[in-house]
Amino acid sequence: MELEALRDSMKSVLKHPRYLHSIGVEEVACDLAIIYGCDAEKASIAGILHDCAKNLSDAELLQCCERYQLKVTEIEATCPFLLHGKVGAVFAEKLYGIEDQEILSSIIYHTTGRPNMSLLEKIIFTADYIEPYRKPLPRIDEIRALAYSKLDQAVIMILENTLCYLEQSTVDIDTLTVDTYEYYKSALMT
Ligand code: DGI
Ligand code: FE
Ligand code: FE
Repeated sequence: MELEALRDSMKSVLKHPRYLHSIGVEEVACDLAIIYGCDAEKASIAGILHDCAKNLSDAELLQCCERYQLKVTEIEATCPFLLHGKVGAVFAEKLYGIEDQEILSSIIYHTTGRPNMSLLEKIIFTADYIEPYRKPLPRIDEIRALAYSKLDQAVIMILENTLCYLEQSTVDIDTLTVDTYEYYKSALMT
């Protein structure tokens, strides 16, 4: 599907604020792709689609995993919203005709990140956090500035914020989020 058609689809499946967020991620991801020399169209497609399964309930996400035989980790079973990336990638492929594995994988990992992300994965992970429609987050100005000059450092600060926020809440933390943070933190030191 063309970008315009993907936007129309997202407009019809997502609630309005989530649609605006997706448009914001699309735009920021496109800018970051141009800055860092990544394919701008792939970034735009991944950006507009990254939350395409966000309208599903926990029960529906779990049902989709069963239907498509996706592995559900222990933490995902207790926190099913974490599955919207995995399920979103399946929707991107089956409903929106996306075959590019790089795009699909950037949708899968957009919430937790993963160690040694591809450039496109880092771009979507970061754009998801800094897009302009998101409500104000701690140190967001600094993170935005870094995103456009030192992408890996922006990734680290986003993970720091997320882990700090999760530690203050009662929810479980996915080991992938922690592993990603440790990977980029130690990569910075060497
Ligand atoms: O879907 P979005 O709201 O645009 O953004 P997202 O997919 O990055 O999800 C953001 C939420 O994910 C945020 O509230 C923090 C949460 N999150 C990130 N890593 C983890 C996590 N939640 C849990 N329980 N565990 C994690 O490791
Ligand atoms: Fe998301
Ligand atoms: Fe998002």
